[in-house]
Amino acid sequence: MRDAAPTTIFLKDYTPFGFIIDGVELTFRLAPKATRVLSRIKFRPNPDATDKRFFLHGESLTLISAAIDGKSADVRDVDGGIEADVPDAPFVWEAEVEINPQDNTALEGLYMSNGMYCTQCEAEGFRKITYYPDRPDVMAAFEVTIEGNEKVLLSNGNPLSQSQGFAKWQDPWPKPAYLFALVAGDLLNHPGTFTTKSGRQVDLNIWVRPGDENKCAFGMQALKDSMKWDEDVYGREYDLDLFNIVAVDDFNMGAMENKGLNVFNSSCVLASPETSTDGNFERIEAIIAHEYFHNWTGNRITCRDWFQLCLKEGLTVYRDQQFTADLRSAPVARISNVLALRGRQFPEDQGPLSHPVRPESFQEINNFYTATVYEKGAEVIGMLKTLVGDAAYSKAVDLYFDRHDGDAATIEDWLQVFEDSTGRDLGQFKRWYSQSGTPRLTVREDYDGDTFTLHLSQSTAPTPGQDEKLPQVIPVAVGLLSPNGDEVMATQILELTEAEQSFRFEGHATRPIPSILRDFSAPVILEQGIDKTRRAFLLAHDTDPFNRWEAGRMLARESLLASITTGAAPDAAYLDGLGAVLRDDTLDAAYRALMLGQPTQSELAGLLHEAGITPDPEAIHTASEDLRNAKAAAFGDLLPVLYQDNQIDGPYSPDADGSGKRSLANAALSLISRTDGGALAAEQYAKADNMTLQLAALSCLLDAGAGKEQLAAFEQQWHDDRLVMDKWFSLQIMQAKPDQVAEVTKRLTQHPDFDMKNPNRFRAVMGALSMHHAGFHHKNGAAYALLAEWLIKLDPVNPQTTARMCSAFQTWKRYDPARQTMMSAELDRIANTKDLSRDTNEMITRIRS
Ligand code: 0A1
Ligand code: ZN
Repeated sequence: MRDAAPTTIFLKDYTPFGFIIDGVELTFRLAPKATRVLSRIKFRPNPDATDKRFFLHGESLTLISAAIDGKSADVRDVDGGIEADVPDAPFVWEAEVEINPQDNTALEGLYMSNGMYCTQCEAEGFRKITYYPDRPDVMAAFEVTIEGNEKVLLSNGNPLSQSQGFAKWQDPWPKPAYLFALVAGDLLNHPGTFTTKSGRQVDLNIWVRPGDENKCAFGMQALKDSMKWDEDVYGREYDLDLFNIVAVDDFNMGAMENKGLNVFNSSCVLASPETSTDGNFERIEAIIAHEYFHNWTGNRITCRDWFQLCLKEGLTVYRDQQFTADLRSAPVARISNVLALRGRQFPEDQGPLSHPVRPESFQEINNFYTATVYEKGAEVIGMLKTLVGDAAYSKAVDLYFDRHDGDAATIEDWLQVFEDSTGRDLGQFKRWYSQSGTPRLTVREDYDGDTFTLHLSQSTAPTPGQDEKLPQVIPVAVGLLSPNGDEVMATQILELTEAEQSFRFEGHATRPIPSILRDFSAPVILEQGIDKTRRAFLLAHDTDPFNRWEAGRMLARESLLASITTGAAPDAAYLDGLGAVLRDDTLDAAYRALMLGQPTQSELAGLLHEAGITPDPEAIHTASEDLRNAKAAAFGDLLPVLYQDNQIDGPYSPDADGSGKRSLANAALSLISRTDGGALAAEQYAKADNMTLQLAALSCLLDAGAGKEQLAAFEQQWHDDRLVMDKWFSLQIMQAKPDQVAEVTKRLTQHPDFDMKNPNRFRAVMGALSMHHAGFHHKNGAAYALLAEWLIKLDPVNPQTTARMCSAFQTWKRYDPARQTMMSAELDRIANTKDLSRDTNEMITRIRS
């Protein structure tokens, strides 16, 4: 067996597998360094396939024996697996392989984490477990036997029999191999039950290592809420008698939707008020929902091939966003989603890693679990819903479930149900899946005393491999306001389909003020060419909460850009408008906390670059700090009131109301700490009884140049809790002064608890380094070198996490020649590393291009 060479795979080359599987039986004899996997698979020729080659994927497997219909088989090693000659009739394949979970630090396939066995098979990890057609369009029912000394032995589906050291599982639903899972360990369960709308009793469990059992209650409630929501909103019921979730400490991603046995990064499921922040609770709720929703959008209907990844991910992200909006505040959820989109997806789509929501080629599919596939993929679903309307959306999705249940489907299938159920031609809309880049939407206004006209135009800059862009269908939500702030036209959806188009609104005796792209109705860059007065008006009056927030954001952005480029002082009009919003008690606290925020430094760097100005990280940092200080000064009287008014008596609850109040109080605290030297933060730290308050206080203290004592106390208090210690590692880097970031990071890598094999810990440290804009881009280049050094160290251990973190360098071409030279040298150093993984090699090659 040889490893697959780095070849490029193309969507256009798809062909079906030559065989159909009628059943899979697997037996695992667990041993840390020598697990045996026995497989018995019933194959028959696929009449629809032209390629009849019997090829099974396999990687890092030791073949013990192979047989076809009971006779020893002659297998040939080929790139990425094996081939054999097989009869032109149904046959049984049997194989025994040996694998080494203990040494599997890539965390793909079967591996060990803290003494427990677990699996991660998406996208192509099953081939590290046994020889198999490891592709999502090959679906089969699995029966799994596990022999091992662990107390708990789990796999997908329902348990058939269980005794000491033995368990047998059966999953009746045909599934692709990427949804296979096995877990074995001395685990404890937090149980629950859910009765589905048709009366099925489902046993629920969250399995954890002893010591974590008091951190499961919130996740269990989130699971029940998700099950109920999917029934109420999408009519989707759960389809097994059992649903298991397992928390593992070493995991490359957030979580995984394996059928009936979701595996979670412990950071995405374990929660308690003392150890988790409000942000953690909210994220956990969303991820539990996300993985649960995959049961229908991903598992019952899966993807034909990995190019269709957005079919399950875009839709499932969209569904989890709807869930959060329903359970919490819809405007707050929308603003948070847009912040994430602009923070992660826009830079991706505007740099060398830009790719369509449905990519057309890849070398390593793990590199395409991106913000574009996930978040932009979700935006595309949202636009589709906006265009067809809520009722038509529901009808089309019902048809999708009816028509494709049990299928491995494509984006074409998805769009077809919308075409069939609405009669709409979605040919042009499909460009959202094939064209990369962020469209720019430009607006011009006209008024003649009666008719108000909006002239809209769109264009998208060239992206790698796509020089020419065609116009896309852009739903532009627009409302009109009168000069006194009343809404004179409720939100309407304009459909921009041409490069340029005008929309007329008649019968307006006074010139209306438009509110454009309400609720961020499309993932585009809006260029409105409006002045500060107009923005301030919208900040005060817009009836669309998203656009009201956006008006404030734009004022902040313009103020910052002016400070950076001309040295101007922070904009007084912005501070005035913001003050009025902050004083408005009718607005909920979480929304006001978002209003207090300002564009990130890396967002500002991106904007400057777009405007043809080379960003200077130091100047950006200074302007951002100055604006914060200006807020602290301008709101000197208001901030203590906001802080006081948002203190909560009584027990902690992570709900929208409580977390909103804490976020506003903490936002106020962070500004107050700029003028009181951290006195109030020290008080909050001393009495904090939950992590949200404790961590925010510590953060403010460090920001104020204080907090040494508390930092040590925090470590003392939490040294046994890996997830809390991740926060301790990150925070010190996040709050370091730009010229100290590399040094602090380096010191933390020497801490005895820094363990690069644990992705959470590696990300806590190196992720914080790369996200500290002014520190990462400090002119001495130390942070670039440090990150590269650690990526080179991690690559042979865990290629997937290494490759993902290379994206820290994706914006290298934005900066001045000196920084470009330094980053380019680090990229070269990584590229020239001997035996670099396919994952990292592909990322570095794309980033350098
Ligand atoms: N499908 C999971 C995410 C996931 C993807 C890949 C993984 O390993 C390479 C692990 C998890 C989700 O969307 O939640
Ligand atoms: Zn997903």
